[in-house]
Amino acid sequence: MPSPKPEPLVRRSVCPHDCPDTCGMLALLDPSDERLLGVRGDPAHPLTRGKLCAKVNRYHERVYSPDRVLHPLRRVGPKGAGRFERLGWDEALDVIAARIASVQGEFGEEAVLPYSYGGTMGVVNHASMDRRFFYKLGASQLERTVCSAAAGVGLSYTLGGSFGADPETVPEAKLVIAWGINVVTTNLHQMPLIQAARRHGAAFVHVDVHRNRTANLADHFVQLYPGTDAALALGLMRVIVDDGLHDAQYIERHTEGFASLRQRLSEYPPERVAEITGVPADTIRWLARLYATTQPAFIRLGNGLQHHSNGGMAIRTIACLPALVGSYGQPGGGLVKSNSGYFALNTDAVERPDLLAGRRPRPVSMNQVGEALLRADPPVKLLYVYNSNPAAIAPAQAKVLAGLRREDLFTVVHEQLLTDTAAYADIVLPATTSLEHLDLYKSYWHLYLQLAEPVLAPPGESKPNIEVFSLLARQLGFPEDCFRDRAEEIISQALDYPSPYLAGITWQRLRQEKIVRLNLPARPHVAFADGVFPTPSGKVELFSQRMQADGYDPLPRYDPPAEGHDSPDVHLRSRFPLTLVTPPAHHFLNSTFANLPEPLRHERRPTVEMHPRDASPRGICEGDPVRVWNDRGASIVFAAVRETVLPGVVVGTGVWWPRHSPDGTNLNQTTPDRLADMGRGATFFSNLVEVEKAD
Ligand SMILES: Nc1nc2c(c(=O)[nH]1)N[C@H]1C(S)=C(S)[C@@H](COP(=O)(O)OP(=O)(O)OC[C@H]3O[C@@H](n4cnc5c(=O)[nH]c(N)nc54)[C@H](O)[C@@H]3O)O[C@H]1N2
Ligand SMILES: Nc1nc2c(c(=O)[nH]1)N[C@H]1C(S)=C(S)[C@@H](COP(=O)(O)OP(=O)(O)OC[C@H]3O[C@@H](n4cnc5c(=O)[nH]c(N)nc54)[C@H](O)[C@@H]3O)O[C@H]1N2
Ligand SMILES: [Mo]
Repeated sequence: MPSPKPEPLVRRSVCPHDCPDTCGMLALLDPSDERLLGVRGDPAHPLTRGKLCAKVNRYHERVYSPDRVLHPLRRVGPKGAGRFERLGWDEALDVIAARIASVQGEFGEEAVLPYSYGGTMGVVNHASMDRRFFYKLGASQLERTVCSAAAGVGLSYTLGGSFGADPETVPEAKLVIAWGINVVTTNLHQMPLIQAARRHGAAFVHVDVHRNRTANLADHFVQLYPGTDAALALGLMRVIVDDGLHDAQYIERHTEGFASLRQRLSEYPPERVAEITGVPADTIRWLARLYATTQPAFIRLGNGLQHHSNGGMAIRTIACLPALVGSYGQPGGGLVKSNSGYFALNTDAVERPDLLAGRRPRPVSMNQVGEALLRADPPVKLLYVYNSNPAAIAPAQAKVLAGLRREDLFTVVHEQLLTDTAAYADIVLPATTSLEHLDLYKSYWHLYLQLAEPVLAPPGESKPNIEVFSLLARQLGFPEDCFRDRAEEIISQALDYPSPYLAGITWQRLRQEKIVRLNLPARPHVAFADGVFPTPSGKVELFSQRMQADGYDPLPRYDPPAEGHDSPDVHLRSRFPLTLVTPPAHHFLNSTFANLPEPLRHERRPTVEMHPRDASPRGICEGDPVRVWNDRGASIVFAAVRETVLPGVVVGTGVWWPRHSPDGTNLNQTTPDRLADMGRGATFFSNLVEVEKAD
């Protein structure tokens, strides 16, 4: 008789990925060798409640992936070929430090460019020692604006910061609107809260360009053309005010500039808005009346709609809507885009910008990294990539890859996996995963801080980001003590800040409790319950003097996206008549997980969904290989002909690893590196293309 399997060891951890949910996670280890058997959701987490997503559920396959980098590597083949030989850590650090010093001597510090984003959201390994290191060096300053920069600025003009509804209030909503967010895929744990509201009779409306998993669950799906959300919001406001459904008392007390907004609304009658957005005028009237008369109504605002050239203004405009009906400050009302403002950690202590000592190195937008690699002056001679996969995720991919191929560029990639970016590296360094290092996690959705201590031994010779930058600082002779700080010290520094939300939260408490709610007066927390907003006027700024001072229209408005169905460039539209939107895939997280067999099996192959009315004149049938192209680049994917998209719109989900695609590219070949109206944000979805049958 086989002996019964011994019970696995259970250790607490946190999902480190760039996703609003920031789940509590349990690691199950084999008691004999402490290998990871699998992961489960941590039932102790009040919001994620023991459930993980389809991607993270099989985390052991990622930790033990054959693509895992286990040792430092040096390139031996051409750039991009991915041929490497092993070398020791000491030698790798020597080579990198020597190269930094020689580049610094010959071209100046700004010839060094760090490139990082959301590989891990842990405070320590996301941004601490790395920032100290590059500040001290005086390297070019990367603008980390690929995700939600435009939204951040737009929200801040209107509400004063990234503050919104506590998700724990959502069950009290009588109406839920998911706007430009694919909740089922990108904020899974929001769904049970929405379902709780629905059990009490709330209707669920989804506003999107794509009939996705969330649309399929919604009571009403409102489909619009990409980049036209500001017009829709203005149309809704117009109907609300015309019908006298606005909350005059709330507006009087808690908003700034209603009279001017009202004038502006005269430009947005439902018929005109219908033309712009593709949403029928009757639907606009219906939704406006439903929203105004069904309070509290909760708006979950997503990232998708701000990845446009007009994205900041779109977010700013939608954020005015709840104010018109007095929805802010009600449990179950208001809106959330991001709650990151509540996590006011001591970033100066963690990142130490004082190490710049008065220098102001040039900024480089991560959205234009290809341009920087090809044309910056002084040139970029050393690129140091960690927490990111620019060969896959960055826009204008043809330029990015041409830059990475430059023979005179020295590229270091610190990675968990041998990504497409790593294949271009001169030196690859092995990185630990969150299960193998200590870190502290905020969320940009729920209001809990979480601590994750290492639960696995680092495989091979992998090291966390903090340690590698510490070692490089030693190698370069940086004298400051802060380069010797350990992760627990950095966590204590982060918590040492006079924010009321952090009161009583200490390293000791986090170690003991692991999941700690921010210090808010009540649970759930009702945002703006006192009617005070952190704007200059203390009110919701329908009219914003700050915007005026910064050169913007101070009122909400709609400008057509630079590339879209009604963009002003008629010539471009005639050459490239289709708008391509490339939102996240259900089984990938940006490009993470997109190398693993199970996610790849589910996602099958890179596709574009296109309407039969666009497919048939092009002779394209379901399953055909198609070339998606514009002047920036081209990528071959497979056609999925269906009515999930409006005519004139094509959707390709996921950031595929270029090497898994038929022609070694992905759809970021076509995406623009134009910057958004606010925050120098990314504009992935303001993208005109043509699609043709490929062989
Ligand atoms: N499974 C999974 N989860 C993820 C991610 C992932 O890759 N996979 N990525 C994580 C990250 S980094 C982020 S930033 C978030 C992003 O997650 P979300 O906030 O959901 O944003 P997106 O998925 O970019 O876009 C959401 C929806 O907006 C739609 N959309 C595009 N353009 C427009 C528009 O102009 N108007 C409107 N109304 N809708 C539009 C898209 O079709 C998509 O269905 O998700 C995080 N969670
Ligand atoms: N076409 C298109 N492109 C997009 C988007 C889109 O919707 N459409 N979304 C954009 C958005 S919103 C975002 S946020 C970006 C995301 O872009 P990235 O932040 O680059 O996200 P990932 O593709 O997940 O790559 C993260 C990498 O970091 C590595 N990593 C994880 N943890 C660590 C660590 O502790 N140390 C080190 N050294 N490495 C680590 C992972 O293995 C992974 O390869 O992509 C953007 N690109
Ligand atoms: Mo993102």
